Amino acid sequence: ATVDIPEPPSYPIIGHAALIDPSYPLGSIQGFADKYGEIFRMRFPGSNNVVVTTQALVNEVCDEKRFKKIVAGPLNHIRRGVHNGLFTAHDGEEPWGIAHRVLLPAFGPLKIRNMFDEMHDLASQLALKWARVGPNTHVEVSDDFTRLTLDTIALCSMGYRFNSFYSEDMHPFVQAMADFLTECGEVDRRPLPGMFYRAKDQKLNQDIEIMRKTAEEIVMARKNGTKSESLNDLLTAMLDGVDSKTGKKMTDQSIMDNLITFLIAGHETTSGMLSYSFYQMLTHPETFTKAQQEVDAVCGKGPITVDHLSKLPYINGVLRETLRLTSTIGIFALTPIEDTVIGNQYFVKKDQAILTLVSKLHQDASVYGDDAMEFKPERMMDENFNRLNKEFPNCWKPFGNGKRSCIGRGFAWQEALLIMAMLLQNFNFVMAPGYTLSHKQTLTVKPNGFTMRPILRDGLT
Ligand code: MNH
Repeated sequence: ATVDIPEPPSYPIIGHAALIDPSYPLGSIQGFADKYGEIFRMRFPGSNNVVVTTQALVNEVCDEKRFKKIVAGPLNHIRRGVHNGLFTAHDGEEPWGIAHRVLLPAFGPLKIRNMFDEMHDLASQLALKWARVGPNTHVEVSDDFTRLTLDTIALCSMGYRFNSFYSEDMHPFVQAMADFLTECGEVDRRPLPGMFYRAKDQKLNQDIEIMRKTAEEIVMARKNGTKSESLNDLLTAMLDGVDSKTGKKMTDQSIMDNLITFLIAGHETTSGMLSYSFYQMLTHPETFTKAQQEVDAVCGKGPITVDHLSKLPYINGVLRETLRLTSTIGIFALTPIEDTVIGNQYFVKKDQAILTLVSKLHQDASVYGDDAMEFKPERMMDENFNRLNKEFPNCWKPFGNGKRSCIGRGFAWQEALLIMAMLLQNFNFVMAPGYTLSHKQTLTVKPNGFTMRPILRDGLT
């Protein structure tokens, strides 16, 4: 026999929308989880969801034989801008398969290694800026990491320099993208009929225009013979690549969709991970010291090289543990391929959106123990990490699931290790006194208003 899936009390039409804090929806959803437990329903005017929160249930829905990705919620609205790009394609759409097979090798370890010099160039710009502004300046951590990760993905994906560290204002593309993503996050919770949102929709379309125009200019310039500064960029792979399965090439439309997708998927996620890592290390000074000692022992005072990055097991643990406690994408969505029962008792219909609440999964005490809420990088170092994942499959899912998991994981990891190493090698940091953590959400989550003062240790290396 099956039992009803619990549901917070709701209003007609708007469902649970009034219970959601628009500046941090994830926090409100976590609040439901605290109250309703392993599974509950959550309804908005534009969507109807089942939310699962434990390792046992997440593990069950990660079975790709029974469940597949569903493009629901914000992702569905992001489709207006990037159609069936990798991130927003529905299961089974042909351009996803072509792009996936063409791009998988381009995101492979060897190719990512070849992007090290570009990553190093931009990381140095951040280190230089922080050295220049000096120890009396409170740097806006997330803003500067966002400049860096955006410039990095743009340079590595299409040989384009946004030069975010050399301008006060963000590039128009960047503002358009940020506004677009924020609005996409809100559409489902709009309480009134669509006609009341003409101005917002118009702005959304303008922002899409700006992004697509930038992408189009870059693709066209390249097709007309402009050489890329970065020979190994992803645009080259997309223009030249032939899909081994169909023999087809990616269309110009698909190339633009994916260029914009990389910028969307590839900067805030990494920037948030770095920001939270520094927040965690500064609030747990013993972890900062260990991380810095590791860098000093491995890299010394010379330039950081790509070979150093595989010798930083503790910092690896810091990044994984940070993503455990503060995943920058808090939810991914799946759906049953056929009507099914999960947890031996909850009936779920085919096509019903199931949201895996990664942030709660990562606090499951049956996996992580009584100290699940504490920041302990050691538990995420290779040996422990591998044991945990073996005993509790799918207990750590910041990069999503299966064939639809993050294609940029290796890219993000190399970039983050390099930035961590370079900053720890050159600086100590002091957090603003009295800062208490709060979160800011667009498509992804970041610490809100987190600042620190960079103090150069010696000269800049
Ligand atoms: Mn990324 C998919 C998290 C960095 C490009 N990424 C996903 C998903 C998660 C995710 C979760 C699955 C979403 C879903 O199931 O709906 N990504 C991250 C995190 C980081 C990250 C936490 C950094 C930390 N991602 C990056 C970077 C890039 C990138 C960097 C680009 C260079 N991610 C993607 C793409 C997809 C994706 C593209 C879609 C893959 C697919 O479905 O084929």
